[in-house]
Amino acid sequence: MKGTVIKSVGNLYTIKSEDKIYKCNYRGKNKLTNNFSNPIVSGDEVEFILNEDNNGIIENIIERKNYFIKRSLKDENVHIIGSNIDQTLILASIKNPYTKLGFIDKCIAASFYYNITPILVFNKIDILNNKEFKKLEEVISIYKNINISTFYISAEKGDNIDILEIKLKNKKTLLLGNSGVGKSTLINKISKTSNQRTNDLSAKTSRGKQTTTFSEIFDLKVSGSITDTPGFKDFNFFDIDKSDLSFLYPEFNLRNKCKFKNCLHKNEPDCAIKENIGKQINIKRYNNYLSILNEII
Ligand SMILES: Nc1nc2c(ncn2[C@@H]2O[C@H](COP(=O)(O)OP(=O)(O)O)[C@@H](O)[C@H]2O)c(=O)[nH]1
Ligand SMILES: [Mg+2]
Ligand SMILES: [Zn+2]
Repeated sequence: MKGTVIKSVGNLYTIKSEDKIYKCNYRGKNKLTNNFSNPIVSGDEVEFILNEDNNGIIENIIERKNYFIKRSLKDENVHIIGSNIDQTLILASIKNPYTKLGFIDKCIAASFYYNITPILVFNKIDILNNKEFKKLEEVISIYKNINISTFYISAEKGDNIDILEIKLKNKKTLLLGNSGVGKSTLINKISKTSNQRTNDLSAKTSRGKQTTTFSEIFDLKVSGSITDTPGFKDFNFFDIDKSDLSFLYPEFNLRNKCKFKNCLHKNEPDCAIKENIGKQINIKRYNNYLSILNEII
């Protein structure tokens, strides 16, 4: 039988096949992902055989169309957080918590790296005062200028959820965002079935010291699906070269005007990117580019 992995906890995988749910194990080695901490991830298309008790064994993982990998900052562990994705939804907020633009830029660059279109959505607009709302609009304009689909919602109050649903309809979306930005609240609002526990504090306490995190796929009311990624924090790029990074910045398309072909747009003379800071290149985006560049080994 064929199905889609919608959840994985340890070696227990929940698989959806023609609207039925099966619990499966996996015993084999996975040639696709030998180096990763998790061999099978939500989004994987698998072939499995059913036992008499209606549980199953996964026999084969069908080659992934794409996937999103993060490397932990702490222990260098490499973890796939989703596969076979059409787009990422980067959920951010200006307040409670403030999402660093560096984190947003990294999510955008990583999405492009894995050939996935990012959408950027700011949540919790209901708690912003006028000044904070102005700031939000400034931030949004940075991303609109580089043609990233960007808007704002209130997951709690339901503001602009209809606009978001149009973007999500019939697509497989991977939800990215720091803890506390409202991922679970949003999923509760837009998914068919979810009744997720919101507020990560209580979730953490009940799990004790275990930090196991897993991605889980939810069907949307509008059709399509969304993958929640609990515990998604700051991360490192896994497998990128320094010289590739600027290609993940759409506005850095001036790079062929740099004096040096292999310009990293850092200290080199006659760099078209540096010369265009404040014009086509936003200074904050540029500084975040430098930070990411320095993190790449
Ligand atoms: N005021 C306001 N609070 C929100 C909104 N969305 C989520 N929250 C609150 O933010 C906290 C964290 O939300 P949660 O969904 O658990 O975030 P997650 O960690 O990203 O899954 C909870 O107390 C939610 O009630 C919103 O749009 N407005
Ligand atoms: Mg959550
Ligand atoms: Zn340059």
